[in-house]
Amino acid sequence: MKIAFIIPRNSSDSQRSFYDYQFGKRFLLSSKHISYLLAIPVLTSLTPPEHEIKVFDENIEDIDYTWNADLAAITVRTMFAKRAYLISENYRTRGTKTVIGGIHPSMCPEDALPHCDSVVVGEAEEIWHTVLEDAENGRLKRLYKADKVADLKAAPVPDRSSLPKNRYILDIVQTTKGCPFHCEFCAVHAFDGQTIRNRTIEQVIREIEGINRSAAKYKKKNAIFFADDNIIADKPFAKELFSALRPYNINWMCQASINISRDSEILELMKESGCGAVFIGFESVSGENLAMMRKGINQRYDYLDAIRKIQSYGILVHSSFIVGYDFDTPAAFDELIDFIRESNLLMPLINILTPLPGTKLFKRLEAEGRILHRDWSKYDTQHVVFSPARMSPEELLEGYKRVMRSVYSFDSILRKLDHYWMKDFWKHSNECDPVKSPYRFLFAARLATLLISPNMKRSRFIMRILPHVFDRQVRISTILALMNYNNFAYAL
Ligand code: B12
Repeated sequence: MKIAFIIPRNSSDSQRSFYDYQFGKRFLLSSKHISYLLAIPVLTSLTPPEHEIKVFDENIEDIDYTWNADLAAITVRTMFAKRAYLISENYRTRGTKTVIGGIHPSMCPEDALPHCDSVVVGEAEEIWHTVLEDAENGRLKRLYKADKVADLKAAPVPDRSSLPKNRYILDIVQTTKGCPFHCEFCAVHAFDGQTIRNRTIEQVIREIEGINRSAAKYKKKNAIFFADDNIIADKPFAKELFSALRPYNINWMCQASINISRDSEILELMKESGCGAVFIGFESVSGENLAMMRKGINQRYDYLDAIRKIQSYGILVHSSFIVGYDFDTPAAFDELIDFIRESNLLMPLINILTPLPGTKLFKRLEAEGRILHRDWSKYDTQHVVFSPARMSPEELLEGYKRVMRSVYSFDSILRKLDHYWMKDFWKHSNECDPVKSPYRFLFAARLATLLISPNMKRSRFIMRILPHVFDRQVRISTILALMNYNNFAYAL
């Protein structure tokens, strides 16, 4: 068969996604996208070689419908479900059979079924070969359910060879699945289970060696995002993994729970193996909200202490907060702004509470009649899709925008950058990924081209930043990421 594997677009012309990095792309005159979705290299690795395959990532290029596929396999998360359904319908009008899988259709298959020939609930590893056999023999079923969780140790290495080459900034690698917590707003424990499943260290290292080889071909430095929900969920495994990563000279990032701050051995191993940043879900500064979210673990930690401790290892803390939980009043926005200012968190992700299908939160809000609509394209944490308890939807949206604009104003960015430069924070990561002078010069020149613009605040920021661009402790990618956030926040 000819099989098209599809990653639907994150945003539409009328609706921007932060993950498009529009400003950064324009600035660098680059069409690179942040990353692919790992589900696709997993699926292609499970597809027998007799099939002809092509991957279309709409974040990079349009789908070539004229490549007459027999089967289109589409991966779907809630925020681009609407787009995915449209793609599926386009294929079907051309006579191509379509299969939809991923967390969204797994949590609500009945939503996806009218738009495709077949829905796969659960992980592909145990069921994909059956789907392919049935498709080949013209007997696709409407619904497939993986009846057991994937044995990750038996799974092949994800196959990235069909991805559009050299068009991504980050590689995605997953070493474990599952999460022991059961936060109300999160679907991971319902989907991946609460028991932690590991791959073997050998599998992960083989995968990283493969990524390194292809990065060398394009002379690019390797950056890896570990897509584990909590990379320290199985601590002995994590320690072994970090030790094994040491020789590979990669820059990597991950997600972890806040208790990482109390494990000096782990932090040391992370630093030594090239970890530049760890993403932590702080979620809220209100104890009542944390209790309601069932994120009790966060209440046992002093956030400021935890951030200080982790950052003392040269590992930047990326943070995530939710606004609009039931105990949030309009005063919550200022409390959050104050906390972020006090903690100097450099790139906090601010999310409007979003009841994703399959979560306990969705069920509760639905039972309380508080879900406003099911336009999935707005379930992206930048829109209000439910009735908040202690404010109106409009107040929540305005409060969110206010937090974003305050946290990412050029004044605030500059103040925080100064804080990190004073500490020479990027000493370690700049040693491992030095930006050479010619590139710094190009960056400065490109910044200078933005000086003549009606955006006076940005011009003032550039004037202040230009003299620093050649300092060793200044990380160029960080400045660009922050300018990207600013651009996004003020376009909201
Ligand atoms: C890595 C990650 C990110 C990275 C994205 C990098 C990337 N390119 O993937 C970052 C940090 C940028 C990110 C951002 C966001 N994320 Co995120 N992220 C994840 C995470 C931790 C891992 C995803 C992953 O790679 N999994 C590994 C792959 C192999 O698993 P998979 O995609 O599920 O695929 C398997 C099955 O689903 C199935 N399958 C998938 N597709 C298909 C297709 C077919 C045809 C078949 C047969 C099977 C199949 O088989 C696969 C193999 O087993 C998940 C949590 C999780 N455990 O999944 C959240 C998750 C996907 N993210 C989520 C959310 C909400 C977001 C954000 C909105 C958060 C925010 N506020 O910014 C943004 C939105 C980004 C966007 N617009 O896409 C939610 C999505 C929920 C939903 N219902 O859609 C998740 C599930 C977390 C959660 N708490 O619920 N995320």
